[in-house]
Amino acid sequence: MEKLIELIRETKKIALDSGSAHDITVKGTADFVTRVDMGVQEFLRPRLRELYPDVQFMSEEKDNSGIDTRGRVWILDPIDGTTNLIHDYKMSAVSLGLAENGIPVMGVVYNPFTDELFCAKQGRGAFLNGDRIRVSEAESMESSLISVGTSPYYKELADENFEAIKRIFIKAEDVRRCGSAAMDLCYTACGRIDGYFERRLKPWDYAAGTVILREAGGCVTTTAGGEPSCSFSSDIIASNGKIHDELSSVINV
Ligand code: LIP
Repeated sequence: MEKLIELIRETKKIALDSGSAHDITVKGTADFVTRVDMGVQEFLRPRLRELYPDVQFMSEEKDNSGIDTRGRVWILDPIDGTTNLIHDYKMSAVSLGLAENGIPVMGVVYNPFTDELFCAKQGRGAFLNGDRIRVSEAESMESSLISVGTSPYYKELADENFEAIKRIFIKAEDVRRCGSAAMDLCYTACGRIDGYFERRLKPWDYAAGTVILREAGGCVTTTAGGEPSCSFSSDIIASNGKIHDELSSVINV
């Protein structure tokens, strides 16, 4: 893990290059890729292959059609929160997960703007800059802060999403929207928030954050209560575990 952490921290110089952050290509509705995304991906790809030659490499900005997720796979979001990066919002992260047989077993999420690095290995606990982290003690939504995602690439989901967000807002203390799924999962892991919900996330949005949150004592499922996919998009509910059923029942009316 130490070699991995060192490698991820080296991406800071790429991520903070504002010129590259504004060299933008439009992929789709509200969906962008910058020279930073590509720079981080192409910095990590050969170095991971050199350190771990037998592990496949899935990433947001490449063709992943040949990946067999029954094996060991790196799942990289080179910049999670690309729209935040473009707007200099300083809430973006390099998110690298390792999945075995479709289950995330190791994760590193690094926000170069705050220099906060979250990491976890299955069975070994979760850490923030080397300090052990745990989910919050909130026992009900009434005393909870819930982060919500708006699935901005899927405007057709707006009514369904904002109806669910309204239900969450009524039940919870308040809601937040950060724009990086990986950071939402890590903020839940260290107790800054108590839960998170977003539809149509990609495996690279949540692979690393899932193992970090689980190792911090939290819970990550699909909205149907299953295991999020490492191959396809999933609708995600994440929490400190204590409010998971209540949050799920508010979302799934
Ligand atoms: C983003 C997520 C965010 C979600 C966006 C997008 P990207 O990832 O982190 O929570 O709302 O739709 O998926 O595209 O910036 O890597």
